Formats: sequence, structure tokens, C-alpha cells
Amino acid sequence: MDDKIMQLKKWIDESDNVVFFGGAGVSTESGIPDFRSVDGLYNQKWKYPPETILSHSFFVKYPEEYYRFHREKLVIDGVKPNAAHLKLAELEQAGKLRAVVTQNIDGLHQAAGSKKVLELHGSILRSYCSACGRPYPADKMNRGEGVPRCACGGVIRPDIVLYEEPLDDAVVSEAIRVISGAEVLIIGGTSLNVYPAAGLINYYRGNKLALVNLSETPYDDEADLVIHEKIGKVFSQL
Ligand code: CNA
Repeated sequence: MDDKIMQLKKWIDESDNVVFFGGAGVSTESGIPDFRSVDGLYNQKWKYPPETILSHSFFVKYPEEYYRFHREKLVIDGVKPNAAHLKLAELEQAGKLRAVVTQNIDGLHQAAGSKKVLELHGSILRSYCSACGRPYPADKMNRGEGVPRCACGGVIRPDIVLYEEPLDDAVVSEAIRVISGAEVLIIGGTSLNVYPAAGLINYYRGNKLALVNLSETPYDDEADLVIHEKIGKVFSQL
């Protein structure tokens, strides 16, 4: 086993206060493209950049176009948790991992069995009416064609945080609490480019910060351990 992976394993073995903070790279090995890798959504051809389509003003103005993108690019059939999701659930079950803080909206941590999952950007597995707030099963939004509408006439929207929208205060506060109290913080599969989520790292006060990401990130110099490998491959060895 690689020395760095061995080091990370030792930190985890010796701790009961590990926190994981992750992003889209955690799910690429499940077949969900991320945003910024070469085959990520930002490098695929689309009429508007994903950042524009996934913004509040775009959703309000062009819901039809938004839903075309949503169903084609965000909803992927048959995806399953990979070795990283499964290991994190196992570590929580073993009393070692306190929480998963994720920027992902795919629900795969819960599918793997994780209980404490702080979804900073919400989930495409939940939806509600943008006019009256009534919740709807996600299938009405994720399947079919056109713009899904509520009985009141309002547009049904995903329970995700679109660009231009604020994060949920309660979720952010809890994420700050667990990260600032963590002994070991593992950050994985995130380019650490999307704020305010990426800024959460600054709340960590310990000296066991591990970064597991395929490409370099702006925080590599601040980490105590940096592993540039696939997260599923790394976690299956922990
Ligand atoms: P990003 O900016 O696309 O960065 C992903 C990072 O993961 C890149 O630095 C990659 O090098 C790295 N990476 C890709 N595959 C792997 C792998 N197998 N192992 C290790 N590292 C890998 O994504 P971020 O999460 O940083 O950006 C935040 C956005 C992306 C959030 O708003 C998410 O909602 C959004 N997003 C989520 C999903 C999802 O829910 N699965 C998919 C695509 C985008």
C-alpha cells in the first residue's frame, strides 16, 4: 500500500472524530460526470454554460430549457454508490466518522447507508412548488417532459441550491460545527472552486487534513496529506 494511503488509514484507525467533506468527484466513479474535469459538464457542448442554466434567474426565465438540461444531465438512471460512498457509510457505522458534508445533489451517500449527511447544495431527489411550497415526489420533476407544475399552477422546482441562491443557514451552521470540531478532516473529489462551500475548510483547526483529489486544488499547500488519485481506489484500501 502507498505510504500516503497508509498514513491516512492510520489517522482514521486512531480516531473516532473523522469528518468528510466532498464534491462531484466522489460520484464520478459511479458514472455521474463532475463539472470541471475534461469530460465534466463544463467541457460538454450545450447552448448555455451549466453555471448559467443552473442559476436562479435562468430557472425563472427559461424553466423549459432548465428542465431539458436537468433531465438530460443531472438525472442519470441506474447509478449506484461506489467504494468511497460505501466506506464512508461503514466508518460512520463503526463510530469513527461523525458526518459527511457534501456539495453533491445525487443522494448517493444516503443510498450507501450514511445517516448524517449535510447536503450543502440540496438534492435532486426532493422537489417542491416554487409558489406554494408543497412538496412533490422527485419523479414528477425528474421524468417526463416539459415544466412540472403544482396543483396551484406554480412551477415545481428541485430542492437544490441554484447559483445566485443562498445556502441553508442550518445546514451551513452544522457543517461549520462538525468541521471545526473534527480531529481528522478528509476532503475529497472537489475542485474547491465553488464558494461559499469551499470556504468551510477554513473552519478546520486540527493538523490531520487529508486531500484526496485527482487534480490539484487551491488548498493543496494547506493540507497535511495530499493524494492525487481516484477516491474510490483510495477508499477501497482504507
Ligand atoms: P468540480 O468543480 O467538478 O470538481 C470535481 C473535482 O473532483 C475535480 O477537481 C476532479 O479532479 C476531481 N475528481 C473527479 N473524479 C475524481 C475521482 N474519481 N477521485 C478523486 N477526485 C476526482 O465539483 P465540485 O464538487 O468541487 O463543485 C461543486 C459543484 C459541483 C456543486 O455545486 C455540486 O452540486 C456540483 N455537481 C454535483 C454533482 C453530483 O451531485 N454528483 C455532479 C456534478 C456537479
